[in-house]
Amino acid sequence: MKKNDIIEAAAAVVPSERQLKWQRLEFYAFMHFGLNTFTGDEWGSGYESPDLFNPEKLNARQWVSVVKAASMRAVILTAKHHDGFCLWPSKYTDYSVKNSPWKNGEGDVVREVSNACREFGLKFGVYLSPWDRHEPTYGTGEPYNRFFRNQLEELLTGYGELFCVWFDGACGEGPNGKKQQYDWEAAYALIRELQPDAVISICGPDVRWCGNEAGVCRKSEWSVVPYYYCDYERALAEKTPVGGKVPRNIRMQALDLGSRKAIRNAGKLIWYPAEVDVSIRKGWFHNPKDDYSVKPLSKLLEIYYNSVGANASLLLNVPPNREGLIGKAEIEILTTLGAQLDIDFNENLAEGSVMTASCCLDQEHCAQMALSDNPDEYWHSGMDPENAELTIDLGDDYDINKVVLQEHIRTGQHIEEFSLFAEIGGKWKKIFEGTIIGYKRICRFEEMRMQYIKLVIKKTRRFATISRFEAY
Ligand code: FUL
Repeated sequence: MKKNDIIEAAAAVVPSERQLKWQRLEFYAFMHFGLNTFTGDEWGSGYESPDLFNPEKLNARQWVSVVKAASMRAVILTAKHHDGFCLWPSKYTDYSVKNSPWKNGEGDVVREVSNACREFGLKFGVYLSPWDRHEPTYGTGEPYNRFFRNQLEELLTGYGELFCVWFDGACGEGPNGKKQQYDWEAAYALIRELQPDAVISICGPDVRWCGNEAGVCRKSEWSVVPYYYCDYERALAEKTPVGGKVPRNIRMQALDLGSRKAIRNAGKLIWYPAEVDVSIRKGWFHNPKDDYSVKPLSKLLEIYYNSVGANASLLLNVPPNREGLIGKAEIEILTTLGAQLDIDFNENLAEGSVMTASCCLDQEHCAQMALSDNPDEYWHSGMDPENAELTIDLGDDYDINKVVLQEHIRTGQHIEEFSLFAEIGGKWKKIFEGTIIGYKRICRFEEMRMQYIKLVIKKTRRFATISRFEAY
């Protein structure tokens, strides 16, 4: 493909409706809970006794209310982790809550959490580990694939609307020492059929792992990347040599997935946006000996700004403890986090301002549209703009330390380089320099008093859009 053709192609890649809905959630909770919570393991062997599972004070309403207070908008629960133990009474295995002492085997954690999410207005999703260290059919091919689909179907049909099915990339040998060849396509088809709005994350085509578990994403986190990245985790899970569908030198951890250089020889491209998954404490499962490791507010804010503020979504793991409750340390820090985010985004000073632009496609996409709170109204630069500028007049001087920018991603991701200037003492002073914007970029800078702010788009793919400009 010629150089300009691939840019033209990249500029035309757009998200699906389900990806758009998912992207708007921005910040949501992971909840790792299961037998590991009682043994202190991170990966159970599949042989731990269900007798160990007895979270006597389990209160899913408490879990959901705590993460809601931190301004999270959804929960993903580990319905089954690698040990195979199911948090719902699956018909297809005895290795589940139904053989535990909790509620005399009558309980269903998936039910309680999904109900609580509905009650508190949060979305609900499930993590279902493809790797199952307990199930005897694991590693036998189709019999396990059928078992897996049956379990999946129970989750897809029994608990209301799901916003996400999260498939893990981690995979090892089953109890019989065999490896499983997964039938991903059949699992995906079942999800599309039964929960068409749910994104399939990580080992799936809709949401991409950011490449680390440290809570950071790339400086330029493109949502448009070479198509082969969506096969990457699957290739790893199947232990097929990376080299079939996925070029040999490809790494999910690479620092650059979407620049002009990175997509130059990509062939096919895909909308495959990033999710940052990180735990609030040392492990994924709650372990009382790690209480010291609960991240402080400063760290959580840094993670938030470097993910939600950098065109990724944030999946923060908040694991309930053995009693079946979110612990005191987490409650305190999450409540403070929510309060701090409320303060940080308390009053959008750009509201009611006047926006002008050096160019625009037409009246319907004029500069003022960048201030609209309707996500489908936006400023459009027109084709191939040179240093397009948007200037806002806030109407008065204000102390400002943050500008939030959003592209209208329904029409794709285009902006590659931009700067922000503020008029200070009669002169334009550069206050921020950035690369991509995408769904959302939160630009933070030293607090200054200003009335006029100018966004200069230095490089973009065919055209640029801004659907939201906020100042705090
Ligand atoms: C990994 C798993 O092996 C961890 O236990 C955890 O669930 C994490 C989110 O994904 O691949």
